[in-house]
Amino acid sequence: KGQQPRCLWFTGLSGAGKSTIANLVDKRLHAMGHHTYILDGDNVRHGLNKDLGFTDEDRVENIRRVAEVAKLMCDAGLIVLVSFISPFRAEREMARELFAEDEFLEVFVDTPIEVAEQRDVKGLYAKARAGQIRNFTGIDSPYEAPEQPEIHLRAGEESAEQMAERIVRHLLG
Ligand code: GGZ
Repeated sequence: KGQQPRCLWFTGLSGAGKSTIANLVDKRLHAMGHHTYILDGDNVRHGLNKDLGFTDEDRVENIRRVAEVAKLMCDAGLIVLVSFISPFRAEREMARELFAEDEFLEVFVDTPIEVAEQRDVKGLYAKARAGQIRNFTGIDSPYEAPEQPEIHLRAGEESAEQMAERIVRHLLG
């Protein structure tokens, strides 16, 4: 079964819902017979990028390597779902430029910090507020929102399932 290789690039704050939505999209694509791979902090920051932390410099290098790996996976024919905060516009643009024009889709998971902080699934916002974690995105490290994302998902407007469905439709429809 033929498939168009693609890079779906999810960006947004910690706790925005990037991984949840990426996993739902992945499930749907699988069910349709597509070959996919999710790149996220869980499988990249513990291995390939375990030498990197959360300074601006390290985030730039994190995203640079992730973008190059995503490109390789795309060349191998996969639909790649990339799920990192990727806070800097310049690095997201750098990533985009590795791909053919219709191959790269930026997905902005636009969850306000108040909502992400309220969820605080891992307790990281509380630690960052208490000064126990430095350089935390949205608190003492910047997040530069996308200006023209291909897909803009706003927290509270639809469910994660509906967001995933919209992404799949955009991708294949
Ligand atoms: C932001 C941090 C930090 C700091 C640890 N700032 O919610 P999570 O836990 O699972 O997702 C966050 C993840 C962010 O890693 P990324 O590789 O996506 O970041 S970037 O694209 O900016 O390189 C969070 C956890 O790591 N985490 N410390 N200081 N998030």
